[in-house]
Amino acid sequence: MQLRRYPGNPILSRGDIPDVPGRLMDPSSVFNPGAVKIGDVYTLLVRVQSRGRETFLMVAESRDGRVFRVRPEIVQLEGLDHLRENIYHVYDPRVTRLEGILYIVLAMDTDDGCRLGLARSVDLSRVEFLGLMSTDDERNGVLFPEQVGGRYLLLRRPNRARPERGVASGDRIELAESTDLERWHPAGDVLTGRPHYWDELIGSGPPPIKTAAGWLHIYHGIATHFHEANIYQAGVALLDLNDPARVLARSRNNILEPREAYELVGQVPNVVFPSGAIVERSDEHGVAAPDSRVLLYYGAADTCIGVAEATVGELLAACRD
Ligand code: M1P
Repeated sequence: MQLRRYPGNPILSRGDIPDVPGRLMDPSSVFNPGAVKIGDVYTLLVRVQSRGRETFLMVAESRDGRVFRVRPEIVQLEGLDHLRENIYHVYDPRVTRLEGILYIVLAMDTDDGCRLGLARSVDLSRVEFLGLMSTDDERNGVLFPEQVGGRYLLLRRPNRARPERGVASGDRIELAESTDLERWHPAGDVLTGRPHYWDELIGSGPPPIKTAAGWLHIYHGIATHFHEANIYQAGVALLDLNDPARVLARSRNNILEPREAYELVGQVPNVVFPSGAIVERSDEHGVAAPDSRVLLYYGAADTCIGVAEATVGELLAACRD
């Protein structure tokens, strides 16, 4: 099974980013968005890179999930200036609605490597930075949309793989738990990379999707091709509802790989990077309907944004392919 791409892809490219006088003009790229539905509005929190290689977060909105307009302003992280660390880039936001609030887990480049940061907002108009979630080098942090067993849960990817070329990466996704969203404790390994196959290195994608069968966890896998090239793809695993460190099933094949020109060519070629998902129908307990559509938003070649879709039932079947 391959996700079905929207024929109008890419849905956002650099030409869709309005100038913000004095701060951002004629940017290089827009990619790796967080996604959430706010009322009837499909909303993306997008990563924009300037020609000075600075990183900005901006908000894009849509009535149909496909045609987006970007607000002509840069999202300010209120309170970020209280941090002692030097922060160079804030990027790859994952947005989770949890207890009625939007929580955003951010990758933050510091002098000592990447850290996870947490912010919160009601509607992405104002965003409050809450603090760092990690003291280790980590990326691809994503919160579950509800407490499980009385604990908040976070998936995170320690950056312990140091390739000869390129940035630090990782081959395992871990679970962490917290009672207050401030102090996080290890709660088990979830997935490890599969050497020689499509997902040698891995990292979580959007927030896990609750289904009657378990949590659908869309993640990215990187085929390193003997260190010659990195090919970023998307895959899916099914995690136990009550014990998400337990993997019930995992797709053998990827569910989306770079095939279209905008995924194969760009600032970083051969990348599909899933980071946001919107489930169109869930019940009052947050359980996604099997025939509901899932819109998966992804960065393409670190240059633009695409959307692809499948039903919840198709994603469940892909876990068992
Ligand atoms: O260039 C592709 C991706 O590389 C990194 O991926 P990971 O988080 O798995 O290490 C990140 O820099 C990501 O932003 C980027 O899209």
